[in-house]
Amino acid sequence: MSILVTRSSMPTLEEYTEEIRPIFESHWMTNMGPVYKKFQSQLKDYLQVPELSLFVNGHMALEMALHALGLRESGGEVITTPFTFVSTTHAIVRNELTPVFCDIKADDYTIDPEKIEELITDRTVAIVPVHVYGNICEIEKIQRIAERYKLKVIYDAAHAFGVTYKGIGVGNFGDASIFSFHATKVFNSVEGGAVAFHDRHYCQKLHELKNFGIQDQETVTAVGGNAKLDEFRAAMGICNLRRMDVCLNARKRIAERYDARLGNIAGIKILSRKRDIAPNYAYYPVYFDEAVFGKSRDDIYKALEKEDIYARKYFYPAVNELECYRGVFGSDTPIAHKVSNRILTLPIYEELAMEDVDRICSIILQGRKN
Ligand code: T4K
Repeated sequence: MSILVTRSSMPTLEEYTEEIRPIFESHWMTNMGPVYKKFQSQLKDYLQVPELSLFVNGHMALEMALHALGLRESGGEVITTPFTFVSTTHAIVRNELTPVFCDIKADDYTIDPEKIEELITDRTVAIVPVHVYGNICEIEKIQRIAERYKLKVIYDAAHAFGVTYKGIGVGNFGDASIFSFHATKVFNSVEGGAVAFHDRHYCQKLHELKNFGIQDQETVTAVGGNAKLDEFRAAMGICNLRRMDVCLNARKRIAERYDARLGNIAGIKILSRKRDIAPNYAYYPVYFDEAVFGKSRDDIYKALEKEDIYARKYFYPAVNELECYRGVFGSDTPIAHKVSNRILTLPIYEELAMEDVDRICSIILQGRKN
Protein backbone atom coordinates (compact mmCIF):
# COMPACT_ATOMS: atom_id res chain seq x y z
CA MET A 1 0.00 0.00 0.00
CA SER A 2 1.24 3.49 -0.82
CA ILE A 3 2.44 5.65 2.04
CA LEU A 4 1.15 9.19 1.70
CA VAL A 5 2.30 12.26 3.59
CA THR A 6 -0.65 11.90 5.92
CA ARG A 7 -3.78 9.85 6.45
CA SER A 8 -6.84 11.36 8.10
CA SER A 9 -7.62 10.32 11.65
CA MET A 10 -11.16 8.98 11.91
CA PRO A 11 -13.39 7.55 14.62
CA THR A 12 -15.04 4.14 14.21
CA LEU A 13 -18.12 4.09 12.01
CA GLU A 14 -20.20 3.09 15.05
CA GLU A 15 -18.96 6.05 17.09
CA TYR A 16 -19.71 8.49 14.30
CA THR A 17 -23.14 6.92 13.71
CA GLU A 18 -23.96 7.39 17.36
CA GLU A 19 -22.91 11.05 17.20
CA ILE A 20 -25.05 11.83 14.14
CA ARG A 21 -28.12 9.91 15.37
CA PRO A 22 -29.69 13.10 16.87
CA ILE A 23 -29.35 14.83 13.49
CA PHE A 24 -31.44 12.07 11.88
CA GLU A 25 -34.01 12.45 14.62
CA SER A 26 -34.27 16.26 14.48
CA HIS A 27 -33.55 16.82 10.76
CA TRP A 28 -31.54 19.89 11.84
CA MET A 29 -28.45 19.65 9.63
CA THR A 30 -26.82 23.07 9.61
CA ASN A 31 -27.18 26.79 10.55
CA MET A 32 -25.48 26.64 13.95
CA GLY A 33 -27.54 23.79 15.42
CA PRO A 34 -27.04 21.89 18.69
CA VAL A 35 -24.13 19.73 17.47
CA TYR A 36 -22.29 22.86 16.23
CA LYS A 37 -22.82 24.48 19.65
CA LYS A 38 -21.59 21.40 21.50
CA PHE A 39 -18.50 21.18 19.28
CA GLN A 40 -17.80 24.89 19.71
CA SER A 41 -17.98 24.67 23.48
CA GLN A 42 -15.73 21.57 23.63
CA LEU A 43 -13.18 23.17 21.32
CA LYS A 44 -13.12 26.39 23.30
CA ASP A 45 -12.15 24.37 26.36
CA TYR A 46 -9.63 22.25 24.49
CA LEU A 47 -7.90 25.23 22.90
CA GLN A 48 -8.15 27.31 26.11
CA VAL A 49 -9.38 30.40 24.28
CA PRO A 50 -11.84 33.07 25.45
CA GLU A 51 -13.96 33.17 22.28
CA LEU A 52 -14.24 30.87 19.28
CA SER A 53 -16.28 31.04 16.10
CA LEU A 54 -16.51 27.98 13.86
CA PHE A 55 -16.21 28.07 10.08
CA VAL A 56 -16.60 25.74 7.14
CA ASN A 57 -12.80 25.71 6.69
CA GLY A 58 -9.64 27.46 7.79
CA HIS A 59 -9.46 29.59 4.66
CA MET A 60 -12.86 31.20 5.15
CA ALA A 61 -12.03 31.66 8.83
CA LEU A 62 -8.98 33.73 7.84
CA GLU A 63 -10.71 35.60 5.03
CA MET A 64 -13.60 36.58 7.29
CA ALA A 65 -11.38 37.32 10.30
CA LEU A 66 -9.55 39.95 8.22
CA HIS A 67 -12.88 41.33 7.02
CA ALA A 68 -14.42 41.41 10.50
CA LEU A 69 -11.50 43.41 11.87
CA GLY A 70 -12.39 46.17 9.42
CA LEU A 71 -9.26 45.76 7.34
CA ARG A 72 -11.01 45.26 4.01
CA GLU A 73 -12.25 48.85 3.95
CA SER A 74 -8.70 50.17 4.46
CA GLY A 75 -7.32 48.76 1.19
CA GLY A 76 -3.98 48.80 2.97
CA GLU A 77 -0.87 46.63 3.13
CA VAL A 78 -0.49 43.47 5.18
CA ILE A 79 2.92 42.11 6.13
CA THR A 80 3.02 38.34 5.85
CA THR A 81 5.22 35.35 5.10
CA PRO A 82 5.70 33.72 1.71
CA PHE A 83 6.56 30.39 3.39
CA THR A 84 3.05 29.07 3.87
CA PHE A 85 0.16 27.42 2.11
CA VAL A 86 -1.28 29.70 -0.55
CA SER A 87 -4.48 30.20 1.46
CA THR A 88 -2.77 32.75 3.74
CA THR A 89 -2.00 35.12 0.86
CA HIS A 90 -5.26 34.43 -0.98
CA ALA A 91 -7.20 35.49 2.13
CA ILE A 92 -5.35 38.82 2.16
CA VAL A 93 -5.73 39.48 -1.57
CA ARG A 94 -9.39 38.42 -1.65
CA ASN A 95 -9.97 41.14 0.97
CA GLU A 96 -8.56 43.65 -1.53
CA LEU A 97 -5.49 44.16 0.64
CA THR A 98 -1.88 44.13 -0.58
CA PRO A 99 0.42 41.41 0.77
CA VAL A 100 3.95 42.55 1.57
CA PHE A 101 6.22 39.54 1.89
CA CYS A 102 8.65 39.47 4.78
CA ASP A 103 11.46 36.91 4.91
CA ILE A 104 11.55 34.07 7.42
CA LYS A 105 14.00 32.86 10.03
CA ALA A 106 16.33 30.04 9.00
CA ASP A 107 15.86 28.12 12.26
CA ASP A 108 12.09 27.63 12.51
CA TYR A 109 10.82 29.09 9.21
CA THR A 110 8.44 31.59 10.86
CA ILE A 111 8.34 35.29 9.90
CA ASP A 112 11.51 37.16 10.92
CA PRO A 113 10.43 39.94 13.32
CA GLU A 114 13.74 41.75 12.75
CA LYS A 115 12.70 42.33 9.13
CA ILE A 116 9.13 43.45 9.72
CA GLU A 117 9.76 47.08 10.69
CA GLU A 118 11.63 47.98 7.51
CA LEU A 119 8.54 46.92 5.52
CA ILE A 120 6.09 49.11 7.43
CA THR A 121 4.73 52.10 5.51
CA ASP A 122 1.90 54.52 6.21
CA ARG A 123 -0.39 52.08 4.38
CA THR A 124 0.39 49.09 6.60
CA VAL A 125 -2.64 47.93 8.55
CA ALA A 126 -1.84 44.43 9.80
CA ILE A 127 0.61 41.55 10.19
CA VAL A 128 -0.43 38.01 9.28
CA PRO A 129 2.26 35.65 10.60
CA VAL A 130 1.98 31.85 10.30
CA HIS A 131 2.85 29.31 12.98
CA VAL A 132 4.24 27.16 10.21
CA TYR A 133 4.45 23.38 10.96
CA GLY A 134 3.19 24.28 14.46
CA ASN A 135 6.33 26.36 15.21
CA ILE A 136 5.27 29.37 17.21
CA CYS A 137 6.24 32.78 15.81
CA GLU A 138 8.13 35.28 17.94
CA ILE A 139 4.94 36.44 19.57
CA GLU A 140 6.35 39.00 22.01
CA LYS A 141 8.44 40.79 19.37
CA ILE A 142 5.57 40.84 16.89
CA GLN A 143 3.22 42.21 19.55
CA ARG A 144 5.66 45.01 20.43
CA ILE A 145 5.90 46.05 16.77
CA ALA A 146 2.13 45.89 16.36
CA GLU A 147 1.59 48.11 19.39
CA ARG A 148 4.24 50.61 18.29
CA TYR A 149 2.68 51.04 14.84
CA LYS A 150 -0.95 50.33 15.80
CA LEU A 151 -1.28 47.29 13.57
CA LYS A 152 -3.65 44.35 13.89
CA VAL A 153 -2.12 40.88 14.20
CA ILE A 154 -3.98 37.89 12.86
CA TYR A 155 -2.14 34.60 13.30
CA ASP A 156 -2.59 31.84 10.78
CA ALA A 157 -2.51 28.96 13.27
CA ALA A 158 -3.78 26.40 10.75
CA HIS A 159 -0.87 24.12 11.71
CA ALA A 160 -0.90 24.80 15.42
CA PHE A 161 -4.01 23.07 16.72
CA GLY A 162 -3.59 22.35 20.42
CA VAL A 163 -0.08 23.82 20.62
CA THR A 164 0.69 25.78 23.77
CA TYR A 165 3.35 28.44 24.29
CA LYS A 166 4.53 28.93 27.88
CA GLY A 167 1.46 26.91 28.87
CA ILE A 168 -0.94 29.25 27.04
CA GLY A 169 -3.15 28.04 24.18
CA VAL A 170 -1.74 29.44 20.95
CA GLY A 171 -5.11 30.94 20.00
CA ASN A 172 -4.76 33.58 22.71
CA PHE A 173 -2.20 35.73 20.89
CA GLY A 174 -2.72 38.73 18.63
CA ASP A 175 -6.14 40.13 17.71
CA ALA A 176 -7.24 36.79 16.30
CA SER A 177 -5.91 33.36 15.34
CA ILE A 178 -7.35 30.98 12.83
CA PHE A 179 -7.29 27.18 12.90
CA SER A 180 -7.90 24.61 10.18
CA PHE A 181 -9.67 21.30 10.79
CA HIS A 182 -9.08 19.99 7.27
CA ALA A 183 -8.87 16.21 6.72
CA THR A 184 -5.07 16.49 6.36
CA LYS A 185 -4.59 18.23 9.69
CA VAL A 186 -3.58 16.86 13.07
CA PHE A 187 -7.22 17.31 14.11
CA ASN A 188 -10.06 17.26 11.60
CA SER A 189 -13.79 17.74 11.22
CA VAL A 190 -13.53 16.62 7.54
CA GLU A 191 -13.38 20.29 6.51
CA GLY A 192 -13.60 22.96 9.17
CA GLY A 193 -11.94 25.90 10.79
CA ALA A 194 -12.26 28.48 13.52
CA VAL A 195 -11.32 31.98 14.58
CA ALA A 196 -10.15 32.42 18.17
CA PHE A 197 -10.19 35.91 19.67
CA HIS A 198 -10.71 37.99 22.84
CA ASP A 199 -13.06 40.81 21.89
CA ARG A 200 -16.72 39.76 22.30
CA HIS A 201 -17.88 42.43 19.81
CA TYR A 202 -16.03 40.52 17.18
CA CYS A 203 -18.37 37.49 17.76
CA GLN A 204 -21.38 39.17 16.22
CA LYS A 205 -19.41 40.45 13.23
CA LEU A 206 -17.98 37.01 12.46
CA HIS A 207 -21.41 35.44 12.92
CA GLU A 208 -22.92 37.90 10.45
CA LEU A 209 -20.19 37.44 7.87
CA LYS A 210 -20.44 33.65 7.81
CA ASN A 211 -24.25 33.79 7.61
CA PHE A 212 -25.01 36.28 4.79
CA GLY A 213 -24.95 39.29 7.12
CA ILE A 214 -28.27 38.20 8.61
CA GLN A 215 -29.23 39.71 11.97
CA ASP A 216 -32.76 38.37 12.05
CA GLN A 217 -35.41 37.25 9.53
CA GLU A 218 -36.04 40.79 8.35
CA THR A 219 -32.66 42.44 8.94
CA VAL A 220 -29.51 42.03 6.87
CA THR A 221 -26.82 44.47 7.95
CA ALA A 222 -23.66 43.29 6.19
CA VAL A 223 -22.61 41.84 2.85
CA GLY A 224 -21.74 38.44 4.27
CA GLY A 225 -21.21 35.08 2.64
CA ASN A 226 -21.90 31.51 3.63
CA ALA A 227 -19.13 29.87 5.64
CA LYS A 228 -21.06 27.86 8.24
CA LEU A 229 -19.85 24.55 9.61
CA ASP A 230 -22.65 21.98 9.34
CA GLU A 231 -23.85 19.47 11.95
CA PHE A 232 -22.29 16.38 10.31
CA ARG A 233 -18.82 17.92 10.31
CA ALA A 234 -19.29 19.18 13.85
CA ALA A 235 -20.15 15.58 14.84
CA MET A 236 -16.94 14.33 13.19
CA GLY A 237 -15.02 17.00 15.11
CA ILE A 238 -16.57 15.89 18.41
CA CYS A 239 -15.56 12.27 17.73
CA ASN A 240 -12.01 13.19 16.70
CA LEU A 241 -11.54 15.51 19.67
CA ARG A 242 -12.06 12.49 21.97
CA ARG A 243 -9.18 10.78 20.18
CA MET A 244 -6.67 13.63 20.37
CA ASP A 245 -4.49 12.09 23.09
CA VAL A 246 -4.16 8.79 21.22
CA CYS A 247 -3.42 10.63 18.00
CA LEU A 248 -0.82 12.95 19.55
CA ASN A 249 0.96 10.11 21.35
CA ALA A 250 1.24 8.11 18.15
CA ARG A 251 2.61 11.13 16.27
CA LYS A 252 5.04 11.88 19.08
CA ARG A 253 6.47 8.34 18.91
CA ILE A 254 6.91 8.65 15.15
CA ALA A 255 8.54 12.09 15.41
CA GLU A 256 10.92 10.79 18.06
CA ARG A 257 11.92 7.87 15.85
CA TYR A 258 12.62 10.23 12.95
CA ASP A 259 14.59 12.45 15.36
CA ALA A 260 16.68 9.49 16.48
CA ARG A 261 17.45 8.30 12.95
CA LEU A 262 17.88 11.67 11.20
CA GLY A 263 18.81 14.05 14.01
CA ASN A 264 22.59 13.76 13.86
CA ILE A 265 23.30 13.46 10.17
CA ALA A 266 25.54 16.04 8.51
CA GLY A 267 23.62 17.96 5.86
CA ILE A 268 20.18 17.17 7.29
CA LYS A 269 18.37 19.60 9.55
CA ILE A 270 15.34 18.53 11.55
CA LEU A 271 13.20 20.89 13.61
CA SER A 272 14.66 21.78 16.97
CA ARG A 273 11.98 21.49 19.64
CA LYS A 274 11.77 24.60 21.78
CA ARG A 275 11.39 24.32 25.54
CA ASP A 276 8.44 26.72 25.85
CA ILE A 277 6.34 25.00 23.22
CA ALA A 278 4.18 21.89 23.66
CA PRO A 279 4.13 20.64 20.05
CA ASN A 280 1.42 18.79 18.10
CA TYR A 281 3.72 16.89 15.68
CA ALA A 282 1.56 18.05 12.77
CA TYR A 283 4.35 17.88 10.19
CA TYR A 284 7.84 16.40 10.02
CA PRO A 285 9.89 18.78 7.83
CA VAL A 286 13.47 17.89 6.93
CA TYR A 287 15.91 20.36 5.35
CA PHE A 288 18.51 18.90 2.97
CA ASP A 289 21.78 20.68 2.32
CA GLU A 290 22.95 18.95 -0.86
CA ALA A 291 26.54 20.23 -0.64
CA VAL A 292 27.03 18.42 2.67
CA PHE A 293 24.53 15.55 2.48
CA GLY A 294 25.32 14.62 -1.11
CA LYS A 295 21.69 14.44 -2.23
CA SER A 296 19.18 17.16 -2.86
CA ARG A 297 15.63 17.41 -1.54
CA ASP A 298 14.39 16.48 -5.00
CA ASP A 299 16.66 13.39 -5.11
CA ILE A 300 15.14 12.20 -1.83
CA TYR A 301 11.62 13.00 -2.99
CA LYS A 302 12.17 10.82 -6.08
CA ALA A 303 13.89 8.00 -4.18
CA LEU A 304 10.90 7.76 -1.85
CA GLU A 305 8.44 8.01 -4.72
CA LYS A 306 10.13 5.01 -6.39
CA GLU A 307 9.24 3.02 -3.28
CA ASP A 308 5.61 4.19 -3.39
CA ILE A 309 6.18 6.70 -0.57
CA TYR A 310 4.85 10.21 -1.15
CA ALA A 311 6.50 12.91 0.94
CA ARG A 312 5.45 16.49 0.10
CA LYS A 313 7.31 19.68 -0.73
CA TYR A 314 5.32 21.84 1.69
CA PHE A 315 5.86 24.72 0.78
CA TYR A 316 7.36 24.80 -2.68
CA PRO A 317 7.27 27.08 -4.55
CA ALA A 318 7.15 29.85 -1.95
CA VAL A 319 3.89 31.78 -2.35
CA ASN A 320 5.57 34.85 -3.92
CA GLU A 321 6.95 32.55 -6.62
CA LEU A 322 3.62 31.01 -7.57
CA GLU A 323 2.26 31.92 -10.98
CA CYS A 324 -0.57 34.06 -9.60
CA TYR A 325 1.78 36.15 -7.41
CA ARG A 326 5.20 36.10 -9.11
CA GLY A 327 6.19 39.62 -10.10
CA VAL A 328 2.92 41.04 -8.78
CA PHE A 329 4.01 41.75 -5.22
CA GLY A 330 7.59 42.19 -3.92
CA SER A 331 9.57 38.99 -3.45
CA ASP A 332 12.91 39.79 -1.85
CA THR A 333 12.82 36.84 0.52
CA PRO A 334 16.04 34.83 -0.02
CA ILE A 335 15.72 32.62 3.05
CA ALA A 336 12.15 31.61 2.21
CA HIS A 337 13.33 30.85 -1.33
CA LYS A 338 16.24 28.74 -0.09
CA VAL A 339 14.19 26.80 2.46
CA SER A 340 11.40 26.21 0.01
CA ASN A 341 13.88 24.61 -2.40
CA ARG A 342 15.39 22.32 0.21
CA ILE A 343 12.61 21.17 2.50
CA LEU A 344 10.58 17.98 2.43
CA THR A 345 7.80 16.98 4.83
CA LEU A 346 7.93 13.28 5.62
CA PRO A 347 4.91 11.05 6.23
CA ILE A 348 3.52 11.34 9.75
CA TYR A 349 0.13 10.13 10.93
CA GLU A 350 -1.40 8.06 13.67
CA GLU A 351 -1.41 4.71 11.85
CA LEU A 352 2.04 4.95 10.29
CA ALA A 353 3.93 1.79 11.30
CA MET A 354 7.33 2.12 12.94
CA GLU A 355 8.79 -0.28 10.33
CA ASP A 356 7.68 2.18 7.66
CA VAL A 357 9.30 5.07 9.51
CA ASP A 358 12.51 3.03 9.60
CA ARG A 359 12.18 2.18 5.91
CA ILE A 360 11.71 5.89 5.04
CA CYS A 361 14.82 6.79 7.04
CA SER A 362 16.86 4.03 5.39
CA ILE A 363 15.89 5.22 1.91
CA ILE A 364 16.86 8.78 2.86
CA LEU A 365 20.20 7.72 4.28
CA GLN A 366 21.18 5.39 1.42
CA GLY A 367 24.06 6.76 -0.60
CA ARG A 368 24.69 9.85 1.50
CA LYS A 369 28.15 11.38 1.48
CA ASN A 370 29.02 10.93 5.18
N1 T4K B 1 -3.23 28.30 6.25
C1 T4K B 1 -2.32 27.32 6.21
C2 T4K B 1 -0.95 27.62 6.71
C3 T4K B 1 -2.65 26.05 5.71
O1 T4K B 1 -1.72 25.08 5.65
C4 T4K B 1 -3.97 25.82 5.26
C5 T4K B 1 -4.31 24.54 4.69
C6 T4K B 1 -4.90 26.87 5.34
C7 T4K B 1 -4.49 28.10 5.84
C8 T4K B 1 -6.32 26.71 4.89
O2 T4K B 1 -7.04 25.83 5.71
P1 T4K B 1 -8.28 24.96 5.06
O3 T4K B 1 -9.16 25.95 4.33
O4 T4K B 1 -7.70 23.91 4.14
O5 T4K B 1 -8.97 24.40 6.26
C9 T4K B 1 -3.64 20.32 1.90
C10 T4K B 1 -4.94 20.80 2.52
O6 T4K B 1 -6.03 20.80 1.61
C11 T4K B 1 -4.87 22.10 3.21
O7 T4K B 1 -5.89 22.08 4.21
C12 T4K B 1 -3.54 22.33 3.92
N2 T4K B 1 -3.42 23.66 4.47
C13 T4K B 1 -2.40 22.11 2.95
C14 T4K B 1 -1.06 22.29 3.61
O8 T4K B 1 -2.46 20.77 2.48
P2 T4K B 1 -3.09 19.38 -0.46
O9 T4K B 1 -3.55 19.86 -1.77
O10 T4K B 1 -1.66 19.14 -0.25
O11 T4K B 1 -3.91 18.06 0.01
P3 T4K B 1 -3.99 16.64 -0.72
O12 T4K B 1 -5.38 16.44 -1.21
O13 T4K B 1 -2.88 16.47 -1.68
O14 T4K B 1 -3.79 15.65 0.52
C15 T4K B 1 -2.53 15.42 1.09
C16 T4K B 1 -2.54 14.01 1.69
O15 T4K B 1 -3.47 13.92 2.74
C17 T4K B 1 -2.96 12.92 0.71
O16 T4K B 1 -1.83 12.48 0.03
C18 T4K B 1 -3.55 11.87 1.60
C19 T4K B 1 -4.07 12.63 2.80
N3 T4K B 1 -5.53 12.79 2.77
C20 T4K B 1 -6.07 13.77 1.98
C21 T4K B 1 -7.43 13.95 1.96
C22 T4K B 1 -8.05 15.02 1.10
C23 T4K B 1 -6.32 11.96 3.56
O17 T4K B 1 -5.83 11.08 4.27
N4 T4K B 1 -7.67 12.18 3.56
C24 T4K B 1 -8.27 13.13 2.80
O18 T4K B 1 -9.50 13.27 2.84
O19 T4K B 1 -3.61 20.51 0.54
